[in-house]
Amino acid sequence: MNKSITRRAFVAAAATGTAAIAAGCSKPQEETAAPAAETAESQAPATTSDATSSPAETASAASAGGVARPSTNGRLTVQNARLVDASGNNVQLKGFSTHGIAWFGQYVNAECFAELSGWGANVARLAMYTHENDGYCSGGDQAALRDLLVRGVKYAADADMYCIVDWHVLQDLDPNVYIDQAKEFWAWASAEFANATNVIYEICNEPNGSTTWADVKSYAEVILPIIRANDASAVVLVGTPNWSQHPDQAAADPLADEHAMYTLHFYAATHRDDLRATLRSTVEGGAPVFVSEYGICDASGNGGLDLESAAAWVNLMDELGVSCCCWSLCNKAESASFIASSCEKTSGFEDGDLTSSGAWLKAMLSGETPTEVARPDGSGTGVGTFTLESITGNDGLDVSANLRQRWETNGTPYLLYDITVTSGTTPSNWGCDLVFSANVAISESWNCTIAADGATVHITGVGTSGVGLIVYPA
Ligand code: IDC
Repeated sequence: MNKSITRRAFVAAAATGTAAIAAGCSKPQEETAAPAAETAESQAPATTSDATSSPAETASAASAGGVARPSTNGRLTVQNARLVDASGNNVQLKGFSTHGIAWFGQYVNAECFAELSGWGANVARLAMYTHENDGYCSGGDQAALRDLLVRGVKYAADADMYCIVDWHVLQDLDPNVYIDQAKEFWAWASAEFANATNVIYEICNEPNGSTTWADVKSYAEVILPIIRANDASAVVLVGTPNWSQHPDQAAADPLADEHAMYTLHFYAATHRDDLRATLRSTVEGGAPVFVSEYGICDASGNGGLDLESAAAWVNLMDELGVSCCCWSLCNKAESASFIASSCEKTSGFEDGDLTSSGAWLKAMLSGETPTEVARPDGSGTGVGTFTLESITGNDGLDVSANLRQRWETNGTPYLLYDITVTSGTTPSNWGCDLVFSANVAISESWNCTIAADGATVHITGVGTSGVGLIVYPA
């Protein structure tokens, strides 16, 4: 079995694809953006703190020290708006988030955590929904959930990873909805974990709906003193409005707590330059920001992966020294999941057990920023072998097909191509034939008429720009 994780042969094609996007091709993936619908509002950059280390210094300190681990770096705190270790060195954490632990708790086990630590993860996030999916405040088994959190923090410690205990507000919209349960929970958690070297608290995942920063701040001002009574210096992550897309609003009206950080969450196929600009301006403005959740698909947790956008995010977070956790460690049949839905293992994953998101994370944690990821063993329906073999333009017309994205949903590989005319006068019967390595079906197409015939796709153009298609094996 071929165990290589990524193949990089399509870097040039991806770069060409960027040019095609700039020329105005439509982007069908962006239309599926729930729950974190993009808001266009722009916010003033934050100017709140007297940070003394530049982002460049942060990044070099993080890489100079290698991957920070609890056994060598000790407890983390915040100094000058930076995440620092027990000696005051800047650190950057990179790791993963579980899915809801009430739903996919089987992955919270010692072997699995050790394995992901071996990939290079130095932080695990335990996502405990408050409202949905057997949530802690909506009928979930509270004693069992607390027990799983205790075990999860220990499994992370045993695997030498930091561990985030995440109060996963989502469909409850406003953390104040369950503030009484939150007070009780955080009193328990901060007492339970006060002596844990590796623990970080996240007190509200994603405020959304009409929840404002003022609402979140007043919630945090209730919860923080409860935590501080037991644990004076642990890092506390605080969610921000609009699904944690507004650390800038928090930075403009900061909490008094010196070890609080504000979260920014992104999904690479939905959130691009605007949100990256928010991250940059907020961090460069001197505010403490932590990306406690991100995905490389769209904000629904599904849809196509955007590896170019993901690479831009990783480069930016590395430059700024910002820590991050990828969603999510589970085998649910959605693109964000790391484990293929056909795989029932809860540890001991072979590369062929991983989805494209899982393979990407593994490669990213090893220091690569993949521009193409495939299940490398060609298992399932053949993501490793389903390729475009040739393209022939009508009447000698030179056309090219640039692979913009490649992903897998429910075990089926999808390829998205942009078709462009590369030379020649456009004839009135513009069109081309694409021949694939297997019989093909069409998922979507735009600006052209299209028909599949065995392994061949016939395209009849109605335009010569913005032409594209998404195909999968029939
Ligand atoms: C999604 C899960 C999905 C689940 C849904 C609702 O991937 O299986 O059905 O939540 O519980 C977030 C949230 C995170 C979302 C994720 C993808 O923090 O809970 O998980 N997402 O939609 N914010 C932006 C995206």
